[in-house]
Amino acid sequence: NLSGYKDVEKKKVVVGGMFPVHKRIASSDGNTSRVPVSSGCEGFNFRTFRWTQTMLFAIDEINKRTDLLPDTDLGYVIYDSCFTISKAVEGTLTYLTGQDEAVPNYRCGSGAPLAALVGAGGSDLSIATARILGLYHFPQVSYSSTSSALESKFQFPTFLRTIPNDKHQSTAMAQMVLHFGWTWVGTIAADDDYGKYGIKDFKEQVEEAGVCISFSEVLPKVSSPEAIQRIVQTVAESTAKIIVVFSSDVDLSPLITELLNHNVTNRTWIASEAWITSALINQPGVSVFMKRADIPGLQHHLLDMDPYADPLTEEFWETSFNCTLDYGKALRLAKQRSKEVNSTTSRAVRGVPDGLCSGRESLAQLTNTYTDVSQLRITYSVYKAVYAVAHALHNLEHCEDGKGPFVGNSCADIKNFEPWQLMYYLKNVRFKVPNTDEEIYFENGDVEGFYEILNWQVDSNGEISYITVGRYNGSAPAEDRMSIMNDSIVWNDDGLEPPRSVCSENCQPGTRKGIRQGEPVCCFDCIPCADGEISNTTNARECILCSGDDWSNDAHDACIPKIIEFLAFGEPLGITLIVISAFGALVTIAVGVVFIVHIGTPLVKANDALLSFSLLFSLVVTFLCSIVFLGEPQHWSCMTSQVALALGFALCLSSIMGAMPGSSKRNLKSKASNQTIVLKSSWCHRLRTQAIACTVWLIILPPYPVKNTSAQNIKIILECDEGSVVFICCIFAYDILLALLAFIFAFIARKLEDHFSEAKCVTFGMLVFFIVWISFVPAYLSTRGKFMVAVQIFAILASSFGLLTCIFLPKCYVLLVKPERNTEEMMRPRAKLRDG
Ligand code: TCR
Repeated sequence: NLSGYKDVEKKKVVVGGMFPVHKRIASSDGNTSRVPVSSGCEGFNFRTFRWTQTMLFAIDEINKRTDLLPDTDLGYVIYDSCFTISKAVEGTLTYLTGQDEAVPNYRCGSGAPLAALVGAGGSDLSIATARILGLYHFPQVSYSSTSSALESKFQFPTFLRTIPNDKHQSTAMAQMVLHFGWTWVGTIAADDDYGKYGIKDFKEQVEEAGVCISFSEVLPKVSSPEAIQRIVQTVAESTAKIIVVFSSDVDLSPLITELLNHNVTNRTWIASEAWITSALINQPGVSVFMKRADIPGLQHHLLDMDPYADPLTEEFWETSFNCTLDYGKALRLAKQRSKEVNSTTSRAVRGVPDGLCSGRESLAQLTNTYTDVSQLRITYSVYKAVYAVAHALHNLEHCEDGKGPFVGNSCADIKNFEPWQLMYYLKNVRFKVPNTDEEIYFENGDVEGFYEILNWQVDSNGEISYITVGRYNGSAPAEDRMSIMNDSIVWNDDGLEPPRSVCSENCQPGTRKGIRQGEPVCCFDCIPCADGEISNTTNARECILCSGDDWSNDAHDACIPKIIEFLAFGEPLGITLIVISAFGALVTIAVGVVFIVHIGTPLVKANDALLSFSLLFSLVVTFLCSIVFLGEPQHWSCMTSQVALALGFALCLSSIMGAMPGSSKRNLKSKASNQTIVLKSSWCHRLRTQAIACTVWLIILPPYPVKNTSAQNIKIILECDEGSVVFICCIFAYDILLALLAFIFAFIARKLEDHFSEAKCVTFGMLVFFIVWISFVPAYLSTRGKFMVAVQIFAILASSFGLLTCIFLPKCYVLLVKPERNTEEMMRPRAKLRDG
């Protein structure tokens, strides 16, 4: 039945193959009193059987070719690893030793040299076999062992593979997770080297990028309902919507079944290629990888099968058509069945028994994984592995004498070569896969990592199709390794938007991340920034303090300049104050005019005209200096305002004291000319004292404008810094002293009868002055910012008005309304009256 052996003269080489055709070994009965036998296998796997047939197909194809190994025929020996390490090791030893009698696998072409082993399926099996084969420097080409553990040439010197290293796949998965912004994912790994290393690589990359792992589960290798139950619970309870799985379909299917039973469906699966296109799991979701290919002629080979060829094809036939090929067995079964039904005669027993396969059943009508050649991925890898071995053998055979790679430029002999010699050729093989433009070569035992990103989509008939939605090229430069067409992905809620999978939503600008004790970093609270602090990025770790002139806005996402505050000319309060002070000044001037007009009258003469005018002048000064307090503080305005005020008051108060009857009384007896001199000298003296004090102050520690940022958070107050508190206290204390003196003089003179109670008016005026300034203190201290200035101006205006009205209103009244009283008698009689 082996097409390759018709020509007897041809040289022969045997290629080994190892496939997990069965899903597990049959459990032994545990009887230790008998000779132990190798346990049988159960659970026929159509998919892996297709791989086996692909190897045969490839060998057939190579044997028919005239350009590849024209003078040599390939034979094969195939072992079933039953998905178990022990079976794989057993097969390897059998292969190496040729002691195959007791083993229920089959072998053709014994006697010929062994070439290489194609296999052995899963990574854990390959690791086991590679350790043994490595001892003998025997080459092994794997078609499906992807674990990154196998990349170590130190541990596995003769291991090669035609399937990319999982490093690439893990990276691709990690990039996909980052691409969609998922920061909260769960992982499930098979309990073998494939799952553990795959998830480990994935985790490393993803955690570096700040993604957190919600849960990390390991699938049991041997069926364990409790363990599955526990995993189902974890998956159901977790808030992670994305689950990354590194496992073969066989290991994962119990979990998927159980999850469906528990109605846990709204999860998005990121599948490693081992289970993505498996018929065992048809669960919609998103998923990854592995390039698909077509192998022309394979389907024909698969369908054109002789059921009696070997034990595996027999089992395949019987399993697919649910019948038996063995006449005796069919007879026995039929008898048994008829006994159960309890009928004495059966048509089946006499003729062809029920359940006997005819051997002509139609494979084409069978629709199972075996015949489905639409998703050839591992199958294609098997095909490439066989070709790699063939090409290596071809190169070995066609080595030119004297130009060989071995010691003394010798060549190896195809009829009798050492495994390490073939290993040399395998490592350096470089060939094109037939019917594709893919070139295969090994770089440190691995091939290039090129993947397709697939998406499970359920079409209108409810059938699942795999749509290519992107690519990943592991050997491209980092930026353009992955391309995903986001729009063509259908997510499992039938939406076009990728699901969100985060533990905590992003913290918006204006808040910062607050860690939760004992939880992963992806789970956090968003804490609003305090006043004056901002955060302008999402997920800020800290709030930033705004600089001195800035303050946070309402949303706390930007620093904005603080409001600058000063009492401006233009604002209503400013205008009002200007109007009032201008009015005050005008009234004062008007009074002055009235006095000038009536300069010769007794009333004006009775009061020293000079002092009256200096008093009026000082009031004009105080009224007008309040305007200097307004507006943005400048150097000159800071200096002028206080000084003008102090001098104005000093002039005003000393004028009042000068005009006082008491003070003049002392000099009344002296000569008239003397009187004014004394008065003037003391008046000038007081003013000079104040003027000197002010000058010293202005020279030594002048007031200057400042920005006050500390008084109020959200405002900058522009104000005058007095320069020296001591100086300003002294200067105003001097004013207070003058005021007190004036008040005392007036109070004493109050009883003195003078021309129309001048002293009483002054006393009253001074009282108003004191009341205003005493009430000013608490008002001033309890206000902030520009209102302080306003309060000060009010006090100035009020005290000036007080003095103006109290001292000059009665006089003006007489001058303007009652001129008849403005006589010499009226000015003097009262004093005389008392004397008399
Ligand atoms: N590598 C896995 C086994 C495996 C597999 C598959 C098994 C892969 N792809 C497809 C069945 C079907 C990838 C390993 O163990 O290395």
